[in-house]
Amino acid sequence: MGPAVDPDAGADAVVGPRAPNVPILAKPPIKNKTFPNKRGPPSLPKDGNISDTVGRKKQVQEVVQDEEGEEVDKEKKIVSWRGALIEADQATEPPPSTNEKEAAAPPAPANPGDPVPPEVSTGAVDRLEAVRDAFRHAWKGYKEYAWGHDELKPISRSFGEWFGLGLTLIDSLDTMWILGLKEEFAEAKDWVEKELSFDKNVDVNLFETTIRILGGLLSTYHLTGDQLFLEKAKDLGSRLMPAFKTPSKIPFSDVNIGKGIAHPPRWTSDSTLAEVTSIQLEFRELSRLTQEPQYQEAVNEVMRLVHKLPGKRDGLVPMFINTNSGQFTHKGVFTLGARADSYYEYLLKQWIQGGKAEDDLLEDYLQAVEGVKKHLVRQTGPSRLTFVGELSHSRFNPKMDHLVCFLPGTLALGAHNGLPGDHMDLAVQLMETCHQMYQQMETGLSPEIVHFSMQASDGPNLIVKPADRHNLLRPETVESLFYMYRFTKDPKYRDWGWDILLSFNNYTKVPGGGYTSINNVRDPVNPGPRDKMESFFLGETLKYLYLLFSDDTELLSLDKYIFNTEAHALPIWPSPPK
Ligand code: DMJ
Repeated sequence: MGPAVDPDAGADAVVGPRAPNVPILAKPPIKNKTFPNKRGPPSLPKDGNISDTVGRKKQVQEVVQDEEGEEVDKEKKIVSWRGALIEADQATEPPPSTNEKEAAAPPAPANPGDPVPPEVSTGAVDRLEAVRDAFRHAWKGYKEYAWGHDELKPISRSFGEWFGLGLTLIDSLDTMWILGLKEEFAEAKDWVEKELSFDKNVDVNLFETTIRILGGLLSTYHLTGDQLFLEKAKDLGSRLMPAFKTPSKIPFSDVNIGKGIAHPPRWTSDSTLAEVTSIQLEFRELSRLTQEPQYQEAVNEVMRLVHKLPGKRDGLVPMFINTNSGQFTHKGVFTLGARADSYYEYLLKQWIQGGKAEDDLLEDYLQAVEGVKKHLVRQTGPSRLTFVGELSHSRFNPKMDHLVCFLPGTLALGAHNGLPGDHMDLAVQLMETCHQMYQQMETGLSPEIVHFSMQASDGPNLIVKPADRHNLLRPETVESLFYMYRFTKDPKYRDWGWDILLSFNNYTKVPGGGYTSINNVRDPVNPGPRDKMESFFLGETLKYLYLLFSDDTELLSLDKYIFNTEAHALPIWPSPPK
C-alpha cells in the first residue's frame, strides 16, 4: 500500500499555508457546542436503507444550516464566510435530489450560542441515494475541471497529473457500474475507448498502476463483460512486465510503459515491501484470463522469495526489500501501516482467490496475525481501546496509521473463511478503535495517524500530533465497516459509516463539484482544504459506503469476489474439477 514515492507524503510536503483569497470550503460546518473536544455519541437508526432518527437528523440539519450560514454579496459575486472571500460558484448546481430535500431542517439559531431549535422529523433518508449524490458531486468536479486527467484539484478547479493516464476516471469505472450511474459510466467508457493509450513515454509506479488501473480495468471487465476493458488490461499488464527484470526478481518500483525500461527510485535500489507483494491478485487474474502464464509466474516468484526470507519476526515483515540482493533491508522495524500493510491483506486474499489451495500463503498469514497479537496489539490506559502499534528495534511505539484500519475487515474476512474465531474478536475491537478515530475528532473525520495513551488516567485515549492532523478521504475504515456489517449484520456499523459520509459532506465537499483532502480534522472552523481529490475516494471510499448500505448481499458477494487493495472486485477462482 505505502508507495515508494509516497504521493500522500508528497501531498503533505507541498501544502503550505493558505494563500490569501484561495477559496476555502463554502459550507462552514457548525461547531459542536456541547462537547468541544468530542463529538456527541450518535443516536442512530437500526436500518441502513430506510429509516432515520433524531441523532442522524441532527447532523443532516447541520449541512443545511451551513449553507444558510453563508452571506452572499450578489453584486460582487463573492461569498463571504468568517472573513474569507470566496469566488461565487459559477457552475449551476443540479436541483436537489429527494435525499437532499428530505434533509431540510429547521433554521439555524439566530445567535451563536443559542440552543439549536428542536428537531422535526424529516422522514426517511435513503443512504444509498446519499452515496450516489456524493459520487455525482465528486464526478461533476472531475468532469468539468479534470476530465481525462489523473486527479481533480477541486478548489482551484484544475487538475493534477501523476502518470497522465486518467487515474480517477479508471479508478471510478466499477464504482459507477455498481452505483447504477449509467450515463456517467457510458461517457467514461467512451473516453477509455477513444482516448486511453498506454503507449506513452511515462514513468509509472508499478504498484499504484497495478492496483488502480490494472485492477480497475479487470474489475470493470468482470462486471460488464465488455472486451474493451480486458484488451486495455492486457496492454497495460504487458507494459508493466519489465519491472520484474531485476537481479533478484523482486520488481523495481517504477517502469516506463512506453520505453519498456524499469528502474528503482533515484535514491535507492530498495523496493517497498507492500508494493512488491500487493500486485499479485491482479497479475494472477490477468494470467487466468489470457492463459498467458508469465504474469502469474512473475508475481508468484516474489511471494516464494519473501516466504523463505530471513529477517521476519513471528511472521511480521520489514518495510523494504532490495532489488539486487533480494534481502530485506531496514530490518527490525515492523508496522501494519504504510509500506507493509497490504502484504498481510494480500496473503489472505491470494489464498482465497486461488481456492484456499496455496498453503504457504495461509501459513504466512496465520503466523503474521500471531505476530501482530504478540508484538503490536496493545490497549490504551484510559479506556482499554485496542490498537495496533509499531515496533522499532524492539521498542514499542503506540502509533497507528489510519491505513491500519484495513485490518478489522481483513481479519473478519479470514474468520468468515474458516480461520480462528479470535481473529473476529480482534476485528471487533479494532473496528471500535477505528470508529473512535473519527468520532473523537471535532470534524468527525479521522486524522492520518494517531498516537495512543498507555497511561492509566482519565485523560484522552487518542493523541493527534500537529503533523498528523490531515485527512486524505481514505477508505480503510469504511472498507472494514463494510466487511463487519456483511458478516455480523450489526446495524451500528452502518450507522458509523453514515456518520462518516455526513462528515465528508460537512467538511470536505467543495461547491461546484468535488471533495477535497483537508489539513486539520481538529478544526471544524477551518479544516484547511488541500485542493486534491484522491482517486481512491471514488474508487474505494464511496464504493465501500454504497456496499455497506446496500441490502443486496449478492451485490459482489464475498463468497464469489475478492476486492483488491483499491476496492476493485476480482472473482474467486472456480475450484478445479476433482
Ligand atoms: C489506496 O490506494 C489503497 O487502498 C492502498 O492500498 C492504500 N492507499 C490508498 C488508500 O488509502
